[in-house]
Amino acid sequence: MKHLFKGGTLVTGSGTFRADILTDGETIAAVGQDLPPHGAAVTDVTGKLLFPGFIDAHTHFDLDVCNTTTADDFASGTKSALRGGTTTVIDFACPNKGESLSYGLKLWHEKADGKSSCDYGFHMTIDDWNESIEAELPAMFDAGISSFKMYMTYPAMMIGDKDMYYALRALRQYGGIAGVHCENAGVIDALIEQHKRDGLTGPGSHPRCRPNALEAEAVAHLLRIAQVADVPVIIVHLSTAEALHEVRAARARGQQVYIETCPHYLLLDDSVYDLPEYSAAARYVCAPPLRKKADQQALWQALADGTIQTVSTDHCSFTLQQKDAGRGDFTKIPGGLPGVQTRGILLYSAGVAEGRITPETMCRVLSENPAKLYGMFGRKGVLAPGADADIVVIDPAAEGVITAADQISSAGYTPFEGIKTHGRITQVYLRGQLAVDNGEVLAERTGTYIPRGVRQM
Ligand code: DUC
Ligand code: ZN
Repeated sequence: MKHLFKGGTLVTGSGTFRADILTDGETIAAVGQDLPPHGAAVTDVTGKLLFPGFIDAHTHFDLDVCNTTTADDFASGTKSALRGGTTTVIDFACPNKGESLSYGLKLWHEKADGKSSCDYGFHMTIDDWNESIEAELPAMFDAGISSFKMYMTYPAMMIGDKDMYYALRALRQYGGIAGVHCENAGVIDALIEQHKRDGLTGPGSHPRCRPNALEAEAVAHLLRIAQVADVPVIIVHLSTAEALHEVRAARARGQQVYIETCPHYLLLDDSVYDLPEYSAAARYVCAPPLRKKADQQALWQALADGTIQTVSTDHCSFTLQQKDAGRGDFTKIPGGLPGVQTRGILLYSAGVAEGRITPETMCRVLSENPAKLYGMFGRKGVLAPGADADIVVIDPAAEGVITAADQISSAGYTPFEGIKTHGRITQVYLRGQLAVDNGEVLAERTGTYIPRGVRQM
């Protein structure tokens, strides 16, 4: 089945121009001016912007944390993603300490296969390091896992300097890359002890125990380890101006560093933690925490000038009932925010429509760069012949409002409630199939696993 998209404005990482797209089955057959229909079904997309399907390289679906499980599994999470224009997610397979990587991979396939509505891949979490884990690396690359995650905080997952160094060196051999959660665990623990001793047990203590300096310290610490290991690294969910400064310093001395940030760090600030009602504040608990308006400005500027490569969501959803676990002890609030559905429209609205970034930058940080960084560019991240026909259609003239009622996520709330948006995602095509039409998801559970190669940027 051939399909011709006529008269649209294509957005790429390097330019925006009028062109038609011809798709044939699951892939793009041609992109050009005035393409003849040759028997294809024709859709007039005049006045619309067409982006390559968005890639969310940071989701946590069906994850056990804090004695509970995320509200979204792969069924609700990927349906929500698709609805918001995300045609591929990369979720974090997360074996427990002591379990093998192959067990973690098998478990994540069991969670995702047959349930996912958008395409998906996995990063592999390394929370332990020994000879048998090292011996599993070739099998991971063979299975299409080329990116890994390490934590500098969270006792269940954190990995010390020595193991981090060994793991980074081993990944280097295969051209693999690690994304690292950077926060200084020891000082956070001390601040938590002090706050509890002083009886400061509400959500307002959460950001005060995880100040900007402790993200910047961990970023600097990681980057010096990466310098010695002589490897590129990714700073995931970077949230502060101070951490940007550390990355710029490392780049100035010649290191290759990639940065991811998230919509909640761009659009929300830490004043919400002081809301008087517990659940109004607790719903925003995530790590790193929301920051100051000055950090938001620094992040937007860093997106605009190319300092930041990707915007993903860190979607890790809990219901307000689950967030209740931390009444009387803020450290028991399960950390994480839902956001997989709202990323594209928020970046378009607050970014492009309000003039903070160009459409090309939006395309780079949502589609092109994650595809390149995570080894699937060509198939994903681009509107060009041979690529999967993953297409997001945006009506720039429409307006909308973000509401919980409109979310597919099982979280039951959105941290972006009430934000008015310029533009609307009207259609989403997944491998040539109309998967979302005016807010209605038409194709469920047709997502497929995307094995990935090594990075292409
Ligand atoms: N941060 C969160 O808030 N939740 C999940 C994992 C993470 O790093
Ligand atoms: Zn995360």
